[in-house]
Amino acid sequence: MKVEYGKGGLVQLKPRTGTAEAGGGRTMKVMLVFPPDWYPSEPYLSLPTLTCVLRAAGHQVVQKDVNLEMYDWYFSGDFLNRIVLKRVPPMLDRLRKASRSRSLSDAEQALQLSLVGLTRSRIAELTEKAERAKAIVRGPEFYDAEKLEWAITTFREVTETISLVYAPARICMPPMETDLSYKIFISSEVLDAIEDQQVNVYRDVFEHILKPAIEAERPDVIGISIVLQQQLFSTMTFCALIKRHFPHIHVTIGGNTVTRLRDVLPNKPQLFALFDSAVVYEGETAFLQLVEAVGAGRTLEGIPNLIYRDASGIQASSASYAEDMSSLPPPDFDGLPLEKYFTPDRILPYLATRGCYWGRCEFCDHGEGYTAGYRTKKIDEIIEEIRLLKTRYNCRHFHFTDESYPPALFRKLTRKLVETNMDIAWTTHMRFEKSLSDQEVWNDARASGCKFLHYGYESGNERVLKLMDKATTKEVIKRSLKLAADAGIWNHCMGFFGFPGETRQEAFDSVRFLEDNKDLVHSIGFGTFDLSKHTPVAKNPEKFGVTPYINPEWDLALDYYFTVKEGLSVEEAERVFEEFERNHYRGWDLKIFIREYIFLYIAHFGTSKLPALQFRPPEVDAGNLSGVGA
Ligand code: B12
Ligand code: SF4
Repeated sequence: MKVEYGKGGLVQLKPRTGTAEAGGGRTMKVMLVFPPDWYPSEPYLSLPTLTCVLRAAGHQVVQKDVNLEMYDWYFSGDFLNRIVLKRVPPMLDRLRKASRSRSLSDAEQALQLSLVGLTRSRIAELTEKAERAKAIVRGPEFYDAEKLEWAITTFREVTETISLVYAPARICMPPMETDLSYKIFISSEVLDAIEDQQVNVYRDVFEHILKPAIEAERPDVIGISIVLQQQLFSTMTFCALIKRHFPHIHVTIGGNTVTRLRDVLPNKPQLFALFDSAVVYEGETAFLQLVEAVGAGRTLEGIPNLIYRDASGIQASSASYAEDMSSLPPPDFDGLPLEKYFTPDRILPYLATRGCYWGRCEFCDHGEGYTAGYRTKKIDEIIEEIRLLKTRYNCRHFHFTDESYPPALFRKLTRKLVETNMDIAWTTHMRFEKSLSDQEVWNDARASGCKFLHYGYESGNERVLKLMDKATTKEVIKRSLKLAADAGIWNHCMGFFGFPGETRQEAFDSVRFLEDNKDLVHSIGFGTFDLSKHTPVAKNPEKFGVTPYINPEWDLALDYYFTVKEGLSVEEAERVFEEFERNHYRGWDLKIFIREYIFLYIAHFGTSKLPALQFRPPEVDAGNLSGVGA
């Protein structure tokens, strides 16, 4: 196995097999928590991945998708009456008192008016709509696009109403844009947000969802998984409140965001006071050793991938450990309430590889979660595990959450799924690959149930693709899109404007290429380039003519503002993006934009030609961008 020594001294450990006692301690009870905010359409893999290893070693695990339970609760009479309605009178009182000593701002007056309208009967009406919306996304009516659109709009209406009683916080789902009005990239603001009873909805989530569960289960260790940085607000709130109510429980955090903040966390004693340890990089072996050390009352010294607090301060382990994929068991979803996710048909994530086989794109930091390079399970193992998950969880829909599905494995997978008559529908993430340009593999893709491909398109200009080291060409992209589209697969293309050095003209080439091929491109996701802290561009800015501005007060920042020597500035890229948002091929504006929902639609209707999903029929296309940028 290839291991990068640069990310910490290497220790290759032999994975331990056997019972908890073999680890030198007692059997432990562990609660694993997936915190908000994340769209609740399918479980995320971190909890089931850790659970299978802990259970195999004989420990008890309680998996709590608090994010899912929170949304189930938001859209219920219990939350709307017990929390939302109750918060209205004290908020109106506060505004009334304030109005006696000063004149209210326009925003306060608007809030007051909206709160006055939040009566018992309005809450009753909202409760009925919210429950109906949940029933739609979880039942057969999901496949009626008008009804599904109504349900999504209702979720937004309900969260807008919830926002009123947590103002100035804005609670928004979907899209997942909840904003507590504190800055996530400043640790002192995160600490302030924890104590703010007005905006911090996660305090109520703790009180009504997590605290009762901890009281009932009485775990020895609680582990919280932070994938997106935004989940720091809920996580740190939970950590603080767990320590307040259950000081004897060892609390650890792990996940992608924790790995990305590994250089900062040891220097943040106030933040670190909220939990006991943090696992960075891959978590299986480190977490098992941590749980067993806590159980045996041993020191945490020597456990790989660990940052922890002891009597003399915060310590960071110098040892790192990379998992051997072939010795990891399949994910264990037992205990997650799979029927509660916001879909009518169960979707399960499955990961066959770790790291990206290509791993060279200059803007990409996907590999940051790993100390080792690309690894994969063997094809027969993959097929066996998919079969096991299909049977055990009665699940036909799979999301292969690999960073970028390797072409050789894609070929083997599609063939084997056909040969074994697996009868599943699946989606994954891909790079445009010349080596997948033959008809045969796409015949297999169709026959194996591949429905939706999520492509890193990035740019339609070959000079920019080269700058990015994307190693593909427009010809390869076009051919791949055509082969997949002809196989009935939905092509989703992700791209961005403003890669350092890209000119305005080149940015519009990206749009023009997609518009020229609009019959093959079913949906798109665009944005602007972010200078993320761990990307090759940020590590080697001179090579790209980039000057990053690192604000020392923004201590948790994971990306930076920057200027460029050549090409579009940050602001110019924003303007191109805004122009693109205003004026593009209308067939890409979808009523139902949630990717798992599109996947289920294609799997259900058996075709990627689904005009019912389009917001406005393309015939009334107001025009396209090709002319604008030229
Ligand atoms: C697959 C994937 C998705 C899938 C997830 C589907 C699903 N439900 O499983 C989809 C396509 C939906 C998705 C969406 C998004 N994603 Co995404 N995604 C990924 C990807 C490629 C793999 C994630 C994965 O499943 N990994 C496998 C699990 C097992 O690994 P893991 O989470 O790292 O967990 C391990 C360790 O971290 C650790 N660990 C984790 N938790 C814990 C907890 C404890 C207690 C311990 C001890 C250890 C531990 O142990 C685990 C096993 O080793 C990652 C990149 C990457 N390589 O991580 C990006 C990534 C996580 N996504 C990212 C982003 C930004 C998003 C979106 C916001 C993009 C967007 N704008 O739409 C959305 C958010 C979606 C939402 N629902 O709200 C970023 C997050 C960056 C950050 N930290 O802020 C990443 C890192 C990619 C990137 N660099 O941009 N994503
Ligand atoms: S952008 Fe995709 S293909 Fe490129 S290195 Fe990252 S994960 Fe791999």
